[in-house]
Amino acid sequence: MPRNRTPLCYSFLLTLLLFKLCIICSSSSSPHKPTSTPPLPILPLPTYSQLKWQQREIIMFLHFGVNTFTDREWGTGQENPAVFNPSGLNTKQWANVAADAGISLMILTAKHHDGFCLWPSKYTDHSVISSPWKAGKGDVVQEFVDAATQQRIDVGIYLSPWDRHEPRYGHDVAYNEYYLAQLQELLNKYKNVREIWFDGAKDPKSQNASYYFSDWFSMVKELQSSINIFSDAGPDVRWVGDETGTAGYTCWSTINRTSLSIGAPNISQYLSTGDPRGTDWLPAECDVSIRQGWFWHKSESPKRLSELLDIYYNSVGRNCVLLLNVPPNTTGLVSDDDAHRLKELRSAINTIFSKNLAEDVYIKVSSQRSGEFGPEKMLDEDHLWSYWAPSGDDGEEDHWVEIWSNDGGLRFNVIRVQEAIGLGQRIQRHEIYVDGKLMIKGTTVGYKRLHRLDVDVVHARVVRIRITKARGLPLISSIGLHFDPYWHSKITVN
Ligand code: FUL
Repeated sequence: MPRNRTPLCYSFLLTLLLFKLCIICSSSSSPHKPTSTPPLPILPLPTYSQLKWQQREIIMFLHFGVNTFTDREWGTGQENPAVFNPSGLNTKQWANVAADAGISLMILTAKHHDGFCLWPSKYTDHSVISSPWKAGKGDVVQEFVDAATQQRIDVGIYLSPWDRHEPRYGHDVAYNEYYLAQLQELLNKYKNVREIWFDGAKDPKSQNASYYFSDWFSMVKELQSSINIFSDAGPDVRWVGDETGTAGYTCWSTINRTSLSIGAPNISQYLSTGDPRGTDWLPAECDVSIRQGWFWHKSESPKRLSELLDIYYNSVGRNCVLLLNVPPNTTGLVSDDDAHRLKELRSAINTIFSKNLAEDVYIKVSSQRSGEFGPEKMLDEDHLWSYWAPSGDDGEEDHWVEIWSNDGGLRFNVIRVQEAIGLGQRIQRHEIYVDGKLMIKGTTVGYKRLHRLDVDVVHARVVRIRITKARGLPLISSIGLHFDPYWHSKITVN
């Protein structure tokens, strides 16, 4: 048997050599010969800070405050500050947990709906000042920032607009002044905040209360211009429309901000899918807790690894960033079982994605723009600015990439496709064929699209990714075939 295969093998190796030579020839240009220019972008485009945010993939949320000690999700605002007394608060442990999970940004609830401040605000005494913790001399936000900085992790802050303690709440000007004062206090005191988190939650009895979002946002940018502002409607990061960690199957980073208002009902669907005709770059963030609640409760336990992986595929794998909440407990530490689960998640992601089976294979493309835009660009480490571009010659509409195995053995169950979003999000529809059989009818791609196949494992010779509809020429920055050993499909193959 092996002898029969020899000539075929030789001819294949020859083709492979020629192909590699072609790549080398086309990409090596003389130092004096200018190379071809990149294609024009398709607007809207992300900002520098939005691109940095997108590449983080997973952000850690920390809900911590009086609720941690009263076993509630929403405090009443009437809590006695004496309840806030973590016996062994150690923000270094939080940062270590994040670092072990490969997380580069942590967001802390500086104030939740109960109004209790984790920093010694000069505008209220409903804060750590009035608590027994460190005899009222402590500052959780400062310790959080210091620990993160030591671990080279960036920080973010959540300052709840809804404040159930503050008597000025509901009195428009007075309350907005109070809120803005606290915002300035935080952003003047703690530098290099990378994300600030606003939700639209309001007291059901004060639905007419106004939040002066425009004033707040302008002030935020004035004080820290590279910050990303999160809210239902951005301006930099939008809510995905649910709290389950699930983005729409179609998910555009573009949307029309004028169609959105913070806290409005009935916008969830629009937030979840975005809008191909959107004039604003406003990518979605998927917030979900590792446990059932946002705050730590003794009776709750972390989600299973398989649930967290589902969440990863449905958020990061659908062009979003996952904001995963890991709440510190009454001691002031991330619980061992949460830390362990988070580490398991990181190690599972590494196991699945560190090996790309599309690497040592033969890649064919429908066409290639002249210059440095060959298929090899889809296999390097740069997932933003190095990409394959089709030629765009007149009438050329069918754009595809084929991944051929050398020896009849591609063994995978996950397909990864990434777009060069620095030049705009373009792909509207794509299809994936495995050995000629249509396996996936996909829609958007964006920064990262992961397709986990409905079978445990596929053995194939060729995988074809066909772009069937795009806003302009598709620009693909990375492709991958991976094997996920944690996935057990409900479908059995004979
Ligand atoms: C919501 C809040 O009501 C929840 O308590 C939690 O903080 C979640 C992340 O945002 O608006």
